[in-house]
Amino acid sequence: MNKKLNEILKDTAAVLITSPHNMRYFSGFSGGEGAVLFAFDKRFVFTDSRYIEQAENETTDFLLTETNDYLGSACKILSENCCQKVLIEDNEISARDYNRISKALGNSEIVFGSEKINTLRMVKTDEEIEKIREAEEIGSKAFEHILDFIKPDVCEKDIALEIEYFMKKNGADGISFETIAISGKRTSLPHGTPSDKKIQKGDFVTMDFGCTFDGYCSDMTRTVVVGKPSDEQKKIYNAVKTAQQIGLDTIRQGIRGCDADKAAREYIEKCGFGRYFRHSLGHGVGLLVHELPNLSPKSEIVLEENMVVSCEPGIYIPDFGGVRIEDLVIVKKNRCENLTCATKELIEL
Ligand SMILES: [Mn+2]
Repeated sequence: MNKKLNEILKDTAAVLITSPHNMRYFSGFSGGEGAVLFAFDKRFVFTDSRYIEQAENETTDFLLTETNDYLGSACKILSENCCQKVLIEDNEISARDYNRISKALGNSEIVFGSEKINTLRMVKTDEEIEKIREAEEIGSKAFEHILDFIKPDVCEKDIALEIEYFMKKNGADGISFETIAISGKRTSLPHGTPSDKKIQKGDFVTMDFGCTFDGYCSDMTRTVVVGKPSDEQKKIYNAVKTAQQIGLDTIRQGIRGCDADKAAREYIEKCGFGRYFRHSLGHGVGLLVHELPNLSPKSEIVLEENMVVSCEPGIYIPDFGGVRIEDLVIVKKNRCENLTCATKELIEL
């Protein structure tokens, strides 16, 4: 991971990392609280007494400092060595901390480096891919499990809880984001929160969930129907299902994020539901559940082999309901490899 930083370090004297995911990625330290500094051909980890033993175990070739003032200690090293230029994670730092850094490093240039740093995590190693694969497999099994659990009178919160319990019982370290389990008209909320609403016959049930395995995230969504679907429900479901397949057929090395989005979006527009698909087609997944590259109308990022992205079109009609179908895939040279095993036929429960 550190090799990737060398390019950046060529034209900047130092990189100061403060986000949990990038500390983990570039140093191995997964405690989440501290700072990691690359400067003057040295590497430093700053963390406090709660995490120092963990940092010792998880890192190699880093100089460890036990301190409650991570930023202050990092800035001290930078200013003592008259650092000219330092890259910081502008997306992750508070205004208060930015002020502290500016004051401490009065004579240095401070560069906003989040995009540059996060870009380095886009292409995954084989090891990272195996962790994501494992996490997504646990998710797919949870989906199969939950099908027996969903029935009239069970409430949304119970479905979410059961999915999470199953994933943790089956090897997950935790959940990668708050589980979405919504039903009936509430499925028109793309990111609705599970409520006490009970499942009724005729409801769509949308479940969007994921877990972490050794730090890496999974993400998948399925929509099922309880009882027989109406013609309108079938129509919406099939439009999303076909659009999702078009997205999958488009994702490969060399296309831009916006190209994949466009391919799926055009189909939904053709079906007359364009204005009800109000988010982007997908996003990168790794240590974070939402990371680069985006598959959005604005994303010019060219996909490369071994990026991991979601493909998740949806149609959401207020006061009626909605459908989303999401798989997680690895970008390959001429295609993508799907990591999500669960069926996409409309399941009637
Ligand atoms: Mn997603």
